[in-house]
Amino acid sequence: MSGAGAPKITVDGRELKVAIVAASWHTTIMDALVAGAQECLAEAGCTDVDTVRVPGSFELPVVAAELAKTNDAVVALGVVIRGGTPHFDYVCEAATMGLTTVSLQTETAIGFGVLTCDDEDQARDRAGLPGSSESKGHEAASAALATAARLRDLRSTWLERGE
Ligand code: DLZ
Repeated sequence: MSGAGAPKITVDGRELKVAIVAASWHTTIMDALVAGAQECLAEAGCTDVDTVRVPGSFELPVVAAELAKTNDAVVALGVVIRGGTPHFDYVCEAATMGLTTVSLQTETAIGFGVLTCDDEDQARDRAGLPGSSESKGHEAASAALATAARLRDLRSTWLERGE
């Protein structure tokens, strides 16, 4: 999937409570994703931000579900790098399907910042490191904030209309 065409999103995050849940495999890349997400949230004015680490990307959904109970948005970050066994596919599918399920069941904005790459170079190029062409942590945080703001606006419209 190409990163070209990503929208420029500006959101006022001052009233939004946000959590980042981040896996721990591939430390340098993960730390850059977390830094990118934190930078985006700071730029948007978010002051209420928690960062929680989990062991691997497989563990992201269950902790995201817990965080969704008390946050307007959750930014889920991970890096999965293809190896020689089908394990890659299982971890990627579990993270993707799990986070989708969490978002729909909790009706909470979840930013999807899980890199699923063939090798470490692909991941580094998307991690927001010096020389990277993209910052997927920043992008996932921005999408989560925009979605949370949209949900908040829709819900207040329904309330005003008495629906
Ligand atoms: C086991 C495993 C492997 C092989 N690779 C990765 C990876 O590239 N990225 C990642 O986030 N997690 C990996 N894991 C760990 C699983 O996500 C999970 O933590 C373990 O299977 C234990 O449940």
